[in-house]
Amino acid sequence: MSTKDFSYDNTNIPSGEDAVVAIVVAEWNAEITNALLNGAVSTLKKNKVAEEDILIYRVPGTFELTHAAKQILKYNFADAVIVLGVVIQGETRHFDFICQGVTQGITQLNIEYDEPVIFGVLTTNNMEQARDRAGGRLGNKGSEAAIAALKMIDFNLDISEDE
Ligand code: RBF
Repeated sequence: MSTKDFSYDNTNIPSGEDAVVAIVVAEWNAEITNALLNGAVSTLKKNKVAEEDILIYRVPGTFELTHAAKQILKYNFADAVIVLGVVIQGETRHFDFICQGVTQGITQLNIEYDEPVIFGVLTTNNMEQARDRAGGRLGNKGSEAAIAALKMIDFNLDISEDE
């Protein structure tokens, strides 16, 4: 994957050595969420997160991501949590409810807990747009979520060193 496949600056990714990253994946639209998961895992490994420090959990749908992330944060064993899901507008009248629920839920967790929860939920008009963002034409948002996790873990390290 070239640098232009990423929306973030990926020339300066902090090392993931010693980091523990939990990933929660929704089973809905599994073709897409598995592609996001593969992107996230390979990017974490490429940036030195050890395989045994990448903890993967599956939940039924995007709506369950908030609860799973909250449980992980409560037991305090991960430096960051990545949530991965796909909600496709054309396929669900629940689109707005699910999107709003998970966005607010994850935002709330980011306010309440010290470890970041990284938002890797695709909200697209159709399947093609989802595929484009899950390893297709527009890169892989799972990989970008992994980079965001590494950057936020590094941010927290910087902050705690300043104390
Ligand atoms: N979960 C998703 O991750 N993506 C979806 O597009 C999606 N569409 C749904 C549509 C309906 C009508 C319902 C009832 C659920 C949908 N879900 C979807 C599942 C949802 O995230 C959750 O797993 C269930 O609502 C159970 O809490």
